[in-house]
Amino acid sequence: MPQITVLEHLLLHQKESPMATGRFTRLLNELILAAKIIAREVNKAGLVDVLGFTGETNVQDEEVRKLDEYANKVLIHRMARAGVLCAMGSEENADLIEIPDPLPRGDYFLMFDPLDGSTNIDANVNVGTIFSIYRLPSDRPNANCTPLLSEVLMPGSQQVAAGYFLYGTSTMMVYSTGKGVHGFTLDPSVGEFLLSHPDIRTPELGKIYSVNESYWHYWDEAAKESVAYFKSLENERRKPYSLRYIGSLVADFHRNMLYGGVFLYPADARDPKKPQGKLRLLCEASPLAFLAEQAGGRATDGSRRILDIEPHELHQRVPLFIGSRRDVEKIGEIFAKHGAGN
Ligand code: P6P
Repeated sequence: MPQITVLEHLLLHQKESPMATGRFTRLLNELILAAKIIAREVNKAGLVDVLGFTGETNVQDEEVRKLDEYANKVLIHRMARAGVLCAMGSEENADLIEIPDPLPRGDYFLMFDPLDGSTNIDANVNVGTIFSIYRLPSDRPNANCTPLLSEVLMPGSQQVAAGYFLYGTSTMMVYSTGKGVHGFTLDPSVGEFLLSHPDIRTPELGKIYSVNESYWHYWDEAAKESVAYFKSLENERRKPYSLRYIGSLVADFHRNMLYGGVFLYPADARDPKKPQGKLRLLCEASPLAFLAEQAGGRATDGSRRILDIEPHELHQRVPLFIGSRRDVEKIGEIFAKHGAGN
């Protein structure tokens, strides 16, 4: 495999693309630096005092872990200095994050989950940073000011790029600018992410299903029938899919994208405050749906394409069915039969 860095790949393969501008590569560069800093702390988490909780709860009403807070601070600090963002949104912050004066602003909007799956970090399980990038019109009114929330609440189809960093046996960056999905692995000896998985394609039919089956009694009938399908003998494979569920969305998504499979997080009746389930549209579902489709897969909420959903709030939650095309389409058929989306 040729030793190609992310930026070389971007410039080589998308030189005619508007994404190969100096401003976008600067955004990507800062994101890569932030990920390297986070990876350094994640990889020595057991040795320094970054495990455990800060004692606070975040906007998601979840206990904040020290590494969550660390990753969030690193991303906000670094990305505010990229000089190309009009604002940011983080899973950890209730409101839009402004670019402080006198730092220069730009037209890109970045939404991220700083450390997804962090409940697993104390057990040394893979965690990840998910990012989603939009670009606002340069000729918008008040282009030098922080945008209104309504200006950044765009459907996932408007993303100009999306991806994730996966901190595990190795540190990987997987991203797309709409021209396929490409994976890079951090070579610590040179400190660069080098191309390791060019043009990732998801098998059309999977062999894995990923879901937290303990919520079975809280699901609607369509969700129950969908999960029952994958572990039955009557599915398209004529044998049960393997159940693999790490509890870290990025890790489950990454494995399923490479091997073929479907991840399910249905709406459930456990928490009246979260009737649409736990996952967030803007910082989890939309970026991963962008990647899934670019790799030949699909992503829906059971009846709607994730990338078509118009967000109405920054931390909107959404059911998520994502992965191999024929598996997600089967879930859509089951939901349609139950009248979902009508
Ligand atoms: P549950 C991690 O907290 C996360 O947001 C995702 O990474 C993961 O897929 C999901 O929650 C796990 O949720 O309800 O199965 O514990």
